[in-house]
Amino acid sequence: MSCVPADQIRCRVHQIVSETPVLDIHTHLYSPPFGDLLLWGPDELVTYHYLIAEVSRTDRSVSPDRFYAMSKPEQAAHIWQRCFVEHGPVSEARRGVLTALTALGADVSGKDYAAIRAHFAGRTVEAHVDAVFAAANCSGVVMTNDPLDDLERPVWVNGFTEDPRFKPALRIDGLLVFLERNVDRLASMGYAISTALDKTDLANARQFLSDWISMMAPMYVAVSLPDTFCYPEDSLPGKLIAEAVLPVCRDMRVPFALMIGVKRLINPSLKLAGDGVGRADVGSVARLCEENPDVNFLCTLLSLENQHELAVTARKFPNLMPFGCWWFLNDPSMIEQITRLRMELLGTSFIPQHSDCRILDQLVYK
Ligand code: FIX
Ligand code: ZN
Repeated sequence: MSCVPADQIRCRVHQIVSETPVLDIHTHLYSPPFGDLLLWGPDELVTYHYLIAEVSRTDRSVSPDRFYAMSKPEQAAHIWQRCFVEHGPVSEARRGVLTALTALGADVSGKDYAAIRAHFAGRTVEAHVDAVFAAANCSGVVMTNDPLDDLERPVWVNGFTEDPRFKPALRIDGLLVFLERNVDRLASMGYAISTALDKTDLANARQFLSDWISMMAPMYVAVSLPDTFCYPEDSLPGKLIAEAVLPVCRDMRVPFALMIGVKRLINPSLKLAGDGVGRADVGSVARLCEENPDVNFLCTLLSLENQHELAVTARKFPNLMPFGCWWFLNDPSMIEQITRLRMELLGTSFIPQHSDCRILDQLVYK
């Protein structure tokens, strides 16, 4: 049998990858029934928090407080002028905006932001969803659904017409990481869960999780944990994971997604744009997988330094599925490095990427 020349293989692989619709396993997108929670259009695209961080470096005469006091269109005009007109759009976040706008039919060559906005004027969100999914060749996205979000919860409670392209994921940072600020909210929802985490609290936490898993039928339960996360640990997250999350995920056969490594608000003035990165303890992930062979874990780590250890750990635990090049890793140079490393160590038994899109239009480039 004759060998296929390498350049033909490369061409064929590129064609298959380009033509195969993707399921995006982690986004912050919402289907249209969630209303304003779904961010879309040029002003949202240009004021993405990655670009808020970048404009704070590009124009230090405008403080973050002064920036956030602007209206959304004023914020977008400011970022466009500083980061696209006066300075070359060379960062990944800036290039991504131009890629998305171009793929969606806008002319960016003149850098005329008013003309770009005019291109999208009058569009319906439903038409934009269809256009973006088509341009991205995307079969579906997994949302980030938070029952403790006061805007989102009523949509679930009142019911909505599901769009099969938007799949739920139950996000539980509000229970595991921010319980103190959610005790009253949980109580108002009928779940008495105090920070004492006595037996009754833990039983109510299990009830909260099983009720919302039944409500949402999520692809997975997810949490973002700081770089300092350790397991086991006599902490609120440690006890809730051990006594509530793991039992419920096991019983209801729902994967648990660990997203570890964020240093929250290292610059508080930047708000959502103010988070940093820290190296995580991969040993804690290994202990979770070893002690819970009947629970499936998804895991993405924020630090580049953690990637080799995560891939090696995944070789040891078949219930550990590394996924994505998260957040500060979602850049071509690091995506290539991480994906090569994972393929060499894991073959195809990993999930190469997720977009983390916060704005619908980003699906095209992320
Ligand atoms: O915790 C997360 O899901 C993170 O992805 C976000 O909090 C983060 O702000 C983000 O959108 C990064 O891309
Ligand atoms: Zn995310």
